Amino acid sequence: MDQRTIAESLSGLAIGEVRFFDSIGSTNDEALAWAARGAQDLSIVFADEQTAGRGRLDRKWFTPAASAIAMSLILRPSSRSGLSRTVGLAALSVTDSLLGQGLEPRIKWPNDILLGGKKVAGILTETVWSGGQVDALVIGIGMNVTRESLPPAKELHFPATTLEDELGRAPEREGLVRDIVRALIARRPSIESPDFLREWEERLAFRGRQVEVTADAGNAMHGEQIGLNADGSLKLKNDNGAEISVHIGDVSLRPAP
Ligand code: BT5
Repeated sequence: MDQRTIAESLSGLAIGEVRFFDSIGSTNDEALAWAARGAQDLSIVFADEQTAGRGRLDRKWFTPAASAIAMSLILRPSSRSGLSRTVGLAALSVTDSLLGQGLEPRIKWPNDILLGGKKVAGILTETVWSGGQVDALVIGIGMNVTRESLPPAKELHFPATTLEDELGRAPEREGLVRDIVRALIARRPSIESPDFLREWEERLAFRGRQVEVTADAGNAMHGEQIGLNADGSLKLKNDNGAEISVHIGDVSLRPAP
């Protein structure tokens, strides 16, 4: 993967500019800085290796060279509506690319993509603000492709996998990138539609199951996962039969023991 093969794989798609790095700290940091300096809509940062890849909060995201997809897309929203569904747009686009490989991906709400119950990809969305307005959104996507991308077990809080493990071969990263970006461009105009929400809901892991959601403040909620609200927040039914909503944020969700 290099600047030329990435540019070739994206040719013909309505994107902004592309920057490719053999090695970088974090593609999201680069994209946030570029967005603040005026990057156009759908500009994308790619890296073959990240040395300081980030998950949510201060968690690390592991991206060794030549093994994974690390990309950050810059979106310039034209209105505020639909913004809260951006993580769903990313999750649907990543799962579209995996369905194209004949796999059965599930979205562990809000930002993890699972294959066979193990995490194969993670999404980190961040916002560039300008005087109280959203100036740009950065969607960071990390996907494990070859076995070398698998982090050491002691680094993991949730089981992880790679496409090579699931398929028995590692698909070309450029083709996967094209599939993800194409899906995102195709889905974006309908982000506010009921169909978008329905498809997002249909791809969720643990539908109808008891789950536990822990917010980083430490408080945990427990209930049956019954679906999504219009703003993309998660609907649970607690033990008393009452509906509760969990807002997208730094939360972690697990099946209840
Ligand atoms: C995420 O965070 O899952 C979001 C990951 C986003 C990574 C992309 S790569 C391109 C862009 N540039 C960046 O710097 N970031 C984005 P979270 O849900 O907080 O999960 C982080 C946790 O996942 C870590 O604490 C590890 O336990 C685990 N982890 C780290 N690397 C992993 C990997 N390659 N595969 C599976 N799990 C991993």
